[in-house]
Amino acid sequence: MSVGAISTLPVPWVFAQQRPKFIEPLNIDSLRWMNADDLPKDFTILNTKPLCAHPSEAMLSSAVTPAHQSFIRWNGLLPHFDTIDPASWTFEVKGESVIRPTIFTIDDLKTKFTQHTQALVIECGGNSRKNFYPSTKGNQWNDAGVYCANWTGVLLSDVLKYCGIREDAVYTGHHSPDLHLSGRGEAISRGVPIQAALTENALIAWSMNDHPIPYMHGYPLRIVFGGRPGSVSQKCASGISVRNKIHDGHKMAAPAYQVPNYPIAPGEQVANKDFRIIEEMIVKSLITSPPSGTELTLGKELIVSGHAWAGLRRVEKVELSYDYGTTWHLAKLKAPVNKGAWQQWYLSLSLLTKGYYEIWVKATDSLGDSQPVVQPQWNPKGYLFNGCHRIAVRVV
Ligand SMILES: Nc1nc2c(c(=O)[nH]1)N[C@H]1C(S)=C(S)[C@@H](COP(=O)(O)O)O[C@H]1N2
Ligand SMILES: [Mo]
Repeated sequence: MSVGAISTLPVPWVFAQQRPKFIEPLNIDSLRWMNADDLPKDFTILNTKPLCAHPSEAMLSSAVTPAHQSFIRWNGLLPHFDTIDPASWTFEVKGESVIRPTIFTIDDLKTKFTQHTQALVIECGGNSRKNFYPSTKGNQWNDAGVYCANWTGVLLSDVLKYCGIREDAVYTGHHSPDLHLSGRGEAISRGVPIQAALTENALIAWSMNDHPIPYMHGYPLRIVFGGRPGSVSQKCASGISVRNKIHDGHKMAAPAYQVPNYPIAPGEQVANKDFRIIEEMIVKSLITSPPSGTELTLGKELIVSGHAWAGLRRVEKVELSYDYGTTWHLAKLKAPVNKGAWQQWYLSLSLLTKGYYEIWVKATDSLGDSQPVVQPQWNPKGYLFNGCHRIAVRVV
C-alpha cells in the first residue's frame, strides 16, 4: 500500500519509526538506505563486508516485490552514494567491438530511446545456498535471494545498436564505480554473450517500481537482465564494454559464478579449467504463504501460494505435495506479465487430520525441466540450488 506521492529525493524520512504498522514503508525510506544500520529491521544480515542481507521467504508474497523487501547483495565496498548526482551521471558504451563509442547522460537515454517497463526477476546465483549438503562456502542465502520488480528504462539492445556492434563482438562487460574490498579495482564486472545483450529482456533502467532505484539496488542506473544470474545485473552502472572475447572482468574467472561442466559427486573438487559460466537461471518455485511454522485449526482450508520462474523459459505447471511427494496436486498458475517475470500460483488444500505436515512445491518449465525434490547437482560454490521449497504446518 502506498500513501500517496512524497518527494523521491534521497533524504531521511524523519518519522519512519513512528509510522503506523499497517502503512508499509515508502520507497523513499529505502532509497536512503546507505549502510547496514539502515536496513529494514526484519532483514537478516549475512555479512557486512561486503554487505549482504535477505528478507524471509514469507516477505516475498506480492507479485511485484517492494524495494524494501528485496534482498541486497554487494561484492565489495559500497559506492559513495552521497556523491551520486543523477544529473551528471554518465553511461559509457566502449570496448574493442563497438563502432561508435558513446557517453550518455541519463537524460540522453530517456530522450533518445523508447522507454520500456518490464517485470524482471533478479536472483542471486547463490540463492538457497544454505540448502546444499555438504555445505559450500559463501553467503548462506535462504530461499529469498530473489525478487521480481518493475524496471523502467531503455532496451540495452537499442543502445548497443545505436552505437554499432562489430562482427567480432562476443561478450559484454559491465562496469560500476564500487570497489573491491581491498579498495583497489572493480568489486565485480561480469557480462553476457552478445546475443543475450541484444534480446528484449535486458534494460538500462533508472526506475524500480515507479521510483528512482534505491541506493542499495543500484541508484541511479542499473543494467537489468531477466532470467540470468543476478551478478550480470550491474548496479550503479557506469558503462558497458562490447568485447571481442569472453569478458575478463573481476568474478568472470572460474570458479566464481561457474559450475562444473560434468557431473560430480557431492563434495568433490574440480579443476578451474573444468568449470563453465552460468548463463541462465533454472526452473524454481517458492511458497510465500503461509509462513513455515503456521498452526491452523482442523477443518479450515489452507490456501498455499507463491511464485515460480524459469530463467527465460515459461513455467508450465506448478504442483504441491503434502505427503512427501507421494501424490502431487496441480496448482492454479498465472501467465507471466512478460518474459523474465515470475508467475503466481495458489492452491487450496484440505488437511483432514490433526498433525504435522510438510508442503512441497515443484514447478515444471516449457521444455519439461522440473525441480529435484532433494537437491540438484552439487557444485563447489553452491550455485543454482533449485530443490523443491518446503514449509512445515501443524493442524491442531
Ligand atoms: N555494482 C554492483 N552491482 C552488482 C553487484 C555488486 O556487487 N556491485 N552484485 C551483483 C550480484 S552478485 C547480485 S545477486 C545482484 C543483487 O541485486 P540486489 O542487491 O538488487 O538484490 O546485484 C549484482 N549487481
Ligand atoms: Mo549474486
